Order: sequence, then C-alpha cells, then structure tokens
Amino acid sequence: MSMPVAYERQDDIAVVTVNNPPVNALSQTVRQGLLDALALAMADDKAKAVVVLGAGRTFIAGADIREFGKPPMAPRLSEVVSAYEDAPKPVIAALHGTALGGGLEFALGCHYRVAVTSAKAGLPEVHLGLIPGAGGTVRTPLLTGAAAAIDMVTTGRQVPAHEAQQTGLLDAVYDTYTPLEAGLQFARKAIDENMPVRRARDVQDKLEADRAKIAELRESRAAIEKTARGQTSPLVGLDAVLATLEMPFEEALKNERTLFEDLLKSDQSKALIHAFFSERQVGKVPELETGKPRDIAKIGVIGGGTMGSGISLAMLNAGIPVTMVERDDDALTAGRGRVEETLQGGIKRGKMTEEKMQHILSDLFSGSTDLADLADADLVIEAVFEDMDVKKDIFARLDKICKPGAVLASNTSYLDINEIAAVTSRPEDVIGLHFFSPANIMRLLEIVVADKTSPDVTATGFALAKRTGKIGVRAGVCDGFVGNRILGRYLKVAQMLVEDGASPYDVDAAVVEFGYPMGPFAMSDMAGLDIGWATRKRKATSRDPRERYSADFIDRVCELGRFGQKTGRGIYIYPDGARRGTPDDEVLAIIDKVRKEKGITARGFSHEEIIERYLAAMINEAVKILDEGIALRPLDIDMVQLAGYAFPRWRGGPMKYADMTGLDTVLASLKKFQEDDDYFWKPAELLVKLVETGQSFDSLNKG
Ligand code: T1G
Repeated sequence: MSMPVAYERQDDIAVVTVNNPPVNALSQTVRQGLLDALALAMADDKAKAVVVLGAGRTFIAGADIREFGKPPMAPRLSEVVSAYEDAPKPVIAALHGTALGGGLEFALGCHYRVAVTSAKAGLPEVHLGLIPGAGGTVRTPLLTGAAAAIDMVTTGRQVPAHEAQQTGLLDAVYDTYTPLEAGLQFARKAIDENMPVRRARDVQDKLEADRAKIAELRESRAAIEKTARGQTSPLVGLDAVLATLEMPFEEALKNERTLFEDLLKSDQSKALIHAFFSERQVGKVPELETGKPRDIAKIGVIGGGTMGSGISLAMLNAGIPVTMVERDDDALTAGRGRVEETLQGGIKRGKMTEEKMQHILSDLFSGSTDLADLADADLVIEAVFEDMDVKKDIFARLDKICKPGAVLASNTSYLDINEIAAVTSRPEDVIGLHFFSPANIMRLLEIVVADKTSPDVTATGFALAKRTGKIGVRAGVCDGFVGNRILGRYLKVAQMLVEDGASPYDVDAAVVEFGYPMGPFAMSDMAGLDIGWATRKRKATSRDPRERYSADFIDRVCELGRFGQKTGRGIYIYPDGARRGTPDDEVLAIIDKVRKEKGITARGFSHEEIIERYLAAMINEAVKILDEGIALRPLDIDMVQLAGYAFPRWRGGPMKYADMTGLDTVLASLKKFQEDDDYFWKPAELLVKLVETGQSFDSLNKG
C-alpha cells in the first residue's frame, strides 16, 4: 500500500500529499505521516514554503470516524494542527472536493488556505452529535467572524469556495487550476513577496468587533434550539464559538476539547454515527454481488398526479429524460403543470435557475397520452390509482409494449408486487419502487423485491436511488412493506391511547417532545384523514376479531366530512387555512361519547408512558418484519424511519433506540401491556430470543 502521506520538493516548494482513499480521512497513519512530512520540510533548507493537498477526489474530509469509540492513538489531530501552525515556513493548504471537519481544522492550522472553485469547506461534526474537536470553533471565528463561524458549526453546511473566501476562511480561489497548481501558485507568491507566517490564532481584527456584540450573538440560541429539536450538539457548538470570544486562545482550545469529549461519549453522538454509517451500509444488499444495474437513459412515468409528477421531478432533477403518460390531454396538461409549478417554486427559493428549468422542460420532459410511446423506455414507473385491477391492466399492456430488458416498476405503497408481476411474461423485470411524497424531496425509496425479481433489476433500483440522491432500502413484499406497516402499528397505539383517556393533542405533544416534527394526529390531518378511513374500510372484512378497533372517534370525524387540513377541520381546526391546527372541543366531545358507548373509563397518561407504548409497538412490529425477512437488517429499518418517517436522527432510529434502551426493557414493557391486550402487544418471538441470548440489534447488523 502506498504511503498515506507523500513528501516531495518542487524547486523551492515542499509538497505534502495525503493519499488515504476514499476521502483522505485523518487516520492515525495520516496524522503521523503529516508530522513526518513537516519534519522533512523544515529540515530541507531548499524548501522555502510548504503546500499540503489531498490526492484523489477530495482534500481531507475529516477525522476517521471509524476510530471513534476506540482508545485514542497518538498523535492527536490537535498536535498535528499546532505543529503546522508553529512551523517557521509558510504552509499553504490547497483544497478541493470537500474539506470537512478535522480536514478543515488541519487547513486552519496552515498559514494560508487556497481552493479550486468547486471546493467546499464545512464543519459537519454537528451531524455526528459532536462539535469540532481540533480548534474549529476557535480558529474559524478569528478568520470569519463569529456569526459565520456559528453558522458553519451549528448547521454543518458545506460552504462553497467563493463564499468561504468572502468570509475570510480562504485566501484565494482559482477557477482553472488543479489543487497542486493552486497551491504552488500561492506558495510562489508567498516566497516572492516574502509573505509572513500568518497563524490564525494571531488574527484578532474580527475578535474585538465580535466581543462588542456578544449579547446579540447569544440571541441566535433560541432559533438554533428550535431547529435542533432536542439535539444538543448545535447548542454546544454555539457555546464553544462564544467561548472563543471570552477566553484566551489556549483556554478556548481546552474548553472546546472538553466539550467535544463529553459529546463523544453521548448517546446522541453514538446514534448519529450509527445513522451515518447505516446510510452507507443500507445500499449494500446481497443482489449486488451478482446483479448488474441496467443502463437507464429514458424513463416513463405513468400518472401525472402528486406522486407521478413528484417522481418525474426526482428523475428530471437528476438529468434523466422522462416521458409522462396520462390518460388524456387534460390530465397530462395538469401533470406537466405540477412539474413546472414545482420548478418555478425552486427558482423562487433560489434552488433552481430559469435556465435549468427550461432545459428540463424542453430537453428532458415529454408527455404523451399513449402507453405505446414507452416502447423504448429503459424503466417505466407506474404511479396511478392504488387499485390492483387498474395496475394489473397497465402492467399487462406494458408487457406487450416495452422492449425486452425494460424494468417495470410500481410505486404502490402496499399492493402485492408478486400479483402485479404475475400478469406479465417477465416477472423477473418487475419491481416495486415506493417513493414518498413529495417524491422530489423525500430521500427514502423502498425498493420492493418480489419473488421473481432478478438481481439485475434490484441492482438497477439501487443504482437509480444513488443517482437521484435517494436512500434505497430493500423491502420484501407484504402489506405496507416496511415503513407503512410499522406506521400502522403506532397510529393504532395513538388511537388506543386516546380511547383510553389521553387527548389526541397530548399524544401529539409527547411525540413532538420525543423529537418528531409533528405528532401522529397532526400528521394524519396533513395527509388527509380520508386515506386512513378508506384503508380501515378496505380491511374491515379481513380484520381479525381479536383485534381491538379503536378508530371509531376518527371515523365519526370523517363522517362529518372533516378530513384534516384540506377541509379546514379534522382532529384539529385550521382557521383561515392555517397550517398549524388548534384543538377542537367538538372532537374531544366525540371522543368522550365513544368512550361512554364502549364503557371505557378514561385515565391519564404521562408523556413517558405515551412514548413507552408508541415505541414498544413500533419496535415490536419492526422485529416481526426483520424475522419475516421483509427487511434485511435492523439498520435497514432505522434508515426507513429516519429517511421516510421523521424519526429523530439523533436517536438513531427505532432499533438503535431499542438497543440503547435495552431490549430487555422493551420486552418488559410489551409484557406489561400484553396483560390488557394479548393480541396486540404479544412480544415478537425474535425479540424474546434476542433477550434470552443477550444479543442486540447491532449484533444483527454486523451479522
Ligand atoms: N471517516 C471514515 N470513513 C469515512 C469518512 C470519515 N470521516 N467519510 C466518509 N467515509 C467513508 C464512508 O463510510 C464510505 O465508506 C466512503 O468513505 C465513501 O463515503 C476532529 C472529530 C466526504 C462528503 O463528517 O460527509 O472530523 O461505504 O459514500 O457520497 O473535529 O463521506 O465505501 O465503506 O459518503 O462521495 C467530520 C463525513 C468527521 C465527513 C463524501 N467529517 N463524510 O461523500 O462518499 S468528525 C465528516 C461525508 C471530525 C474533528 C472531528 C462524505 C463525503 P464505504 P460516501 P460521498
């Protein structure tokens, strides 16, 4: 294996290259290599300046996250940063790709920072439940001012090179150079102009101005806390930057290190690091060992409604040509209109340009009212009404129209893909691609692998997910696949809690307190109560008589034509089209009436018990899904919940949460609730086995 850090000299400039694919993470060998290279540069009398850069696709993208949780290994990154900062010769960091976390902190220890235009710089430690631990919260504000530093540390966003130059983080940005050329160019300038060794720690001009407005800077705390929704690292990051304004440099570094090490031990950080690696692990499925993704150059989307237009946009935004097929011209015009309206919205929000919108509408998007126009599509995604007969008819027609090898996908959210595949002569080419609304925004894509789906087609689904920036999660065929099946269980718990005495508004409040953006009833009002109502009616005949029915109060609300936000009233009232509902006494009266009819004596529920029941039901159903092979690993279920159902990321997902709570504790809760309702709360067999054998969900992830 080549050395992770190479040293050479080009004329009178030392060049230090970090080569630790794939992202030049600061592993122990890289840290040591950097110190060794610095020693060579300092001992080399012919070297008048030093350039440090990354090989491959990016500058250093951070500390090696895989080292976290293991005993620290010398040298510490902070030692490496200080060694470069104290070097007597000018050191220039030449950035490209994404200079992130410890990578940017290393660059801040260099005396100058230059970048190519496409480079980005960021401090994403906050997304791992951490803060920068090697001077990022101390050196950044000295260079950029506190406000820009607070933004970087608390949001973790990647700052484009030109913006980073404007804030003072970078000293020069080069449009046409390679990273090496950029570094050598600036080093030449530094030598010829005898530029000083300028340490970030000595830059004081912005510090005084910031000290004068520290009270104003503190005011950002409330907004950061609101956005954090229970995550602590953004607030700790704010405190660390503010401490820089009030402490001597060395003391501020020590303060940052203490805060960092506390966070590193926190459950939130362990959960967020789990989420980080799970997001990358979830795309590694057995079918990829043999399956080869098919080329997707043209996609057909059948249906231009909310889902069809959203799916079309997800593909168009990734630069993939789409032919939208609708039943008639009016529907097609409406579908195209939805696409254009969303693109216009993107322009208003500064996320899209007029030029790109025109390119999409003129060059990539086309419409038709004839399925035959999909004859040359490489992939067809059906997104029509959730009716099995309608879907079967479409797939039977596609079977005759589409070219051999075309992938035929349904966006159904619960119907049986095997049944759909069976009407075609090519079941191996049929798959479920379950998008989540809005499909151009939501990252989750459930890739539903039917019995006969070929590995190539599954691999094509995962390649499409990556190409469109989505998180593809493998699911087997069952009612609701992974996400909606679990959703059904915790919605039912919410209903039972209300029948037994809790108010829907209190259930929602407890769930929001847990870290969700909204509770189950506000969410149902937003989606439309009529959807759940139709599902309950669809399942009425097949419902097991042992199953408690606890949705009467919602059915009564629906019978009044109150379907939620879209009708101005549901579980909440939405005066004047407000998006945030207010409690409705009439709903509480309906609930009381149902309780009396059912002879239920209402009792109080603490937020703690609401969450205990809510999570126990979610975890229990998830274990069954795992045991049935519908989901591959516990981390797959975590990713479904994190990417598609707003489970708070700093809790890692329901399976990580269960591991941290203790599977024995979860089992004890289920057994306690089982006394009142054996059918609903019976613990999953696999959960019992895991507790008996002392295993965790994490152990299954590794397996
Ligand atoms: N450490 C270890 N492995 C990493 C890694 C890291 N920092 N970053 C990426 N990988 C692995 C990743 O798991 C995957 O592995 C492969 O690299 C490609 O990643 C002291 C303490 C850089 C924007 O948080 O944001 O510095 O699956 O698929 O889409 O203050 O990776 O192939 O086996 O994501 O091109 C701060 C995290 C760390 C950056 C590239 N840095 N990484 O995205 O590739 S904490 C970060 C990313 C820190 C200091 C603190 C992205 C990327 P595998 P990928 P990508």
